[in-house]
Amino acid sequence: MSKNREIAEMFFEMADVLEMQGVDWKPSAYRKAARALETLSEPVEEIFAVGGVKALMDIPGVGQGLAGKIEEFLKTGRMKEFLQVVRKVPAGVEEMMRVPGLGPKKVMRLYKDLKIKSVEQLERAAKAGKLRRLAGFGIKSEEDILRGLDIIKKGAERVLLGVALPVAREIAERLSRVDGVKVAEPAGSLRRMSETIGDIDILVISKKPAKVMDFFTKMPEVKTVIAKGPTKSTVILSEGVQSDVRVLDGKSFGSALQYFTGSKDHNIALRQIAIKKGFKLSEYGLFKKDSYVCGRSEKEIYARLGLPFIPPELRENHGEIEAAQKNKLPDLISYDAIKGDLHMHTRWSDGNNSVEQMAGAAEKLGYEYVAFADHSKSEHIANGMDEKRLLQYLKELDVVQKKVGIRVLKGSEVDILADGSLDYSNEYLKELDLVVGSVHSRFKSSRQEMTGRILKAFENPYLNIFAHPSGRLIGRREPYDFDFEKVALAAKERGIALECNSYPDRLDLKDVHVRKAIELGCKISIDTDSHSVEHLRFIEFGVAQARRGWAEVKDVINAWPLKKLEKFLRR
Ligand code: DGT
Ligand code: CA
Ligand code: CA
Ligand code: ZN
Repeated sequence: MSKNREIAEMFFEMADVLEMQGVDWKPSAYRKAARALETLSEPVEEIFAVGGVKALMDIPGVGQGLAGKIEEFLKTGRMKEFLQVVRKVPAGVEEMMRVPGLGPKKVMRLYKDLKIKSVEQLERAAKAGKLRRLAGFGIKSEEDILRGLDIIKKGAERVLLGVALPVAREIAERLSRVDGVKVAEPAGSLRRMSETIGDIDILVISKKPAKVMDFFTKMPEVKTVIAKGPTKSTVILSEGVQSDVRVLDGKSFGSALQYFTGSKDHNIALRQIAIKKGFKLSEYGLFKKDSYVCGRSEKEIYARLGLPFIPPELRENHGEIEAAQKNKLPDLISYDAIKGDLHMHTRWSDGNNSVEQMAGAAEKLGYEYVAFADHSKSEHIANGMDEKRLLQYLKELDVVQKKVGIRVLKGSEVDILADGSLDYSNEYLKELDLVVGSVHSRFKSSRQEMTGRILKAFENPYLNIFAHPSGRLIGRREPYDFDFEKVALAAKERGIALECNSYPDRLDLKDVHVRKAIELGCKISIDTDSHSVEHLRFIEFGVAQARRGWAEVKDVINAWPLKKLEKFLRR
């Protein structure tokens, strides 16, 4: 595990424990620093080596106190306060904090009143109906906890794409420099850019497989070697992710890449096409009788089967093979097609950077425009802006516009309140270039209530983008219940785009909903919801989900030139 992650996790843990003890503000300070560390692209040890404690204090959310703790950890390998704080609560109790539906106060009550010390004990007690009798609990919260336990069980074995992808790329990059290696490339669900990853599959072309196996199994981040063979090894990495590496000859690389990219269902369908055409397809190549026809590249395999190349993101056997046969594959939006990010936060609400820093970073990415969307007044915990601050914010956006070379659009992420009204009156909304609307409360409303609330918000003439439409957090929070089709149809009708939020644990809309939305004629906006300059790179994950949802440039409003986007925003 990288030092950044290690320290971030310690800070998160301390925040949880302090919160359970009822300590004020400290938990949120620890969390803020942890989130910044987690998404920092530079290793914290390098920052410290170059600039010392002072440089550590430049990390958003890290003041003198926390910088000192980071220094202590980097120098001694431990953090005294961490040990003191965390010792006060059994590890299992802290783990209970991860169960969706359980906050620190409830966890503390379970521990103190019922002596529940682990997730297992919690499950037993919930199933036995023991929780409902506790003050502040009820049958409903007991059910919520059981559902929460289910979510973490399902999520336990899989990691987010956003976590696995950098790890896989880094390993592939190192493997590609091993003596004798020609190519090293990630395959599997990772190459298909699935939202979560079961294990990291990497394929390597080399004439010296033994060297690859030695290097791979001895990498510093390997925690356990599960199997080490002559051409295939499996390890568990320190982040808890499993990884498989296979070494092949160049002659089979394309067929192996095809096979190990999957998905399994896509492979099965493709193999049937091969059989119909008198071939046999395996990871070793495409064969006629027993003689090798081809296998060096995926492209030639698909071509021999009479098909155009099918992008990995589509390979789920969800109609892509039929579309390929009719030459009707979508002209997928490319990873560099985005012309601007339309949902970002700054220090004006809960972001870590200034408007100018964010705009500068967006300009560096080559964007043509960028839109700021800090939180509206009801978001107290996120430091949402009241009307007075909103006006100051708009002024600053004007100032920054004069300093940067890209168009700065003035927006806000405005809460859709429980009754479907927006958090600012139209008098203010009309001053904005774009309004991003979100549901941030009452996630447990009934399907009818939630659908009604969203449709009501859509009646507002200034709403442009419906952000993270389902409200889910992968592995942590289920989507709220609403009639997606009704909402998508209304969005189309009213000229509102549905967001495909790129934040790694959101990816919301998810792939199948992107596809459904597009089929219904809706437009999509792919945004990062960045809270720091480090987050802007998340756009890749959003584009990936949009590609998995068959999106083309014509469907994505922020892949359009400014003029066309502005026309859409005017509704
Ligand atoms: P994951 O790891 O659960 O996120 O998903 P994948 O798709 O990476 O699955 P994995 O790692 O078990 O296997 C990698 C690929 O190998 C998979 O996408 C397709 C291929 N594969 C694995 N098992 C089978 C199989 O039984 N039949 C066929 N046709 N292909 C398979
Ligand atoms: Ca895999
Ligand atoms: Ca695998
Ligand atoms: Zn946001």
